[in-house]
Amino acid sequence: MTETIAAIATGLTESGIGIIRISGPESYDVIRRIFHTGSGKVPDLEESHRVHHGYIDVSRGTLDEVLMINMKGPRSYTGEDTIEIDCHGGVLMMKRILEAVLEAGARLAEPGEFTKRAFLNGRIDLSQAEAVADIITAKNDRAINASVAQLRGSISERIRRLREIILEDTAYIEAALDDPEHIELEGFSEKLEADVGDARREIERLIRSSESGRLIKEGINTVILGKPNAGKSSLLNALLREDRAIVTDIAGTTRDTLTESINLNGLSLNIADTAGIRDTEDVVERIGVERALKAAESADLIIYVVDGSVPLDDPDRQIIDWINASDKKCLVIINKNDLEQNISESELRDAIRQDMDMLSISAMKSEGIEELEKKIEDMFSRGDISFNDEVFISSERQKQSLILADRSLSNVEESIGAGLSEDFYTIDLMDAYTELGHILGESVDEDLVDEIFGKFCMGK
Ligand SMILES: Nc1nc2c(ncn2[C@@H]2O[C@H](COP(=O)(O)OP(=O)(O)OP(=O)(O)O)[C@@H](O)[C@H]2O)c(=O)[nH]1
Ligand SMILES: [Mg+2]
Repeated sequence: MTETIAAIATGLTESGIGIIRISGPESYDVIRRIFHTGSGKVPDLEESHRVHHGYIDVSRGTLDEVLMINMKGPRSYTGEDTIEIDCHGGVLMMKRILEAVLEAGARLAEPGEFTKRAFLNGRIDLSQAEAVADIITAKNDRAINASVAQLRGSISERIRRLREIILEDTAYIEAALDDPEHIELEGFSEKLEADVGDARREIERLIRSSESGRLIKEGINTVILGKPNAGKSSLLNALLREDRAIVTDIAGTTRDTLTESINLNGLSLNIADTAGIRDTEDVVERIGVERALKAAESADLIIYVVDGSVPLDDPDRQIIDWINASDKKCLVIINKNDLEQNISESELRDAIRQDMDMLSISAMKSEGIEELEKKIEDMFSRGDISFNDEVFISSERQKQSLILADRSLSNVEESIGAGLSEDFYTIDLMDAYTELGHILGESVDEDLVDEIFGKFCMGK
């Protein structure tokens, strides 16, 4: 980290202001070479965290009138000496100033390199760095809230507390083994058992939260299933409040899946309209049906649309069989309730899985759509882990570490149960300690660190 790096921190589109960021030991030298105040002076950078007004001057002439902020390390994002230049936000202008900065001695930063330095300099731990990336890509309020909490250390704090307890217990055992005359191990396994039990409950809660974490971060993958002409595309349009999908009275109108996103009170619903399910000779339609079922396999929620104006038939039974055989969350919509009804709710209830929520709507008239949205929200806000909890595990990496830590602690419990001697416990305890440390970024492979930060955007 002896090199000084620079990048455009704002988006490469026309905007009011563009920010070029410089970080590293030579940041101050670089800016002194190209920045002058109105009276042509090199700025006095003695005082940190000050805003200077002036010009970026190079041999070619003056590039722009800018504001420049100097931040002395370690009180900066990266922990290093940092300079930020606020210039006019034209794409060409930002590129020109970056070029001047590079000519003055900095090198172009890699994606995520600023945050990587913040991590390597101990400003933030790895779970917080991951939160930074999540904040930037967040698509809804809940995702942002969860990521900000994580950035503020909500996950880190819990992990640290768990590690402290494990370390204390391990240290006690080690000390007792070293000095059996003065430190008593008698009865300690009960305390250890209680500590390990508490830790496992906390870890398992975090592991379970990862499912909600994923749904919050990526959105709820929802697939609309139903036979041709049931009104699936009409439902998608009603939810989007836009005529997005083609609707006709010809059965088999939709051939390919079409996915759109809607925001449901801070939850993202990625909702796919699909080809109507039926046995068909038409090659294109058949591929559509296969795609529909494939999308359904990986969905978080199925919305089964039934045409209430016609009796249940074979294609309906095919879908009902599929739903009954799966354990997916599912919502049954009896559509076309503006027409005379030929299906009753009780008839459907007899045919389909017990736990099913049902709702009667008219997609064409957009009636019952708000109730449907409320139902979906409720479905995902109740249960063991709700979206109202403040702490979520949102990365697969963190989840894997938690699973391994939990396994090691379960070994400790087994050893205690089997009455094995204390030195057996300490190996597994330390494994759990190390694994939890990986979440914070302790002793993780350089490759993994590069991989995590490589996914960041430029300038972050
Ligand atoms: N009366 C009435 N007609 C509806 C309703 N919803 C859809 N329709 C009509 O039913 C027909 C089929 O609607 P679509 O939304 O295309 O049905 P689909 O399920 O997407 O059909 P495929 O794409 O062929 O599988 C159209 O003529 C719609 O206008 C409704 O709530 N009431
Ligand atoms: Mg359709």
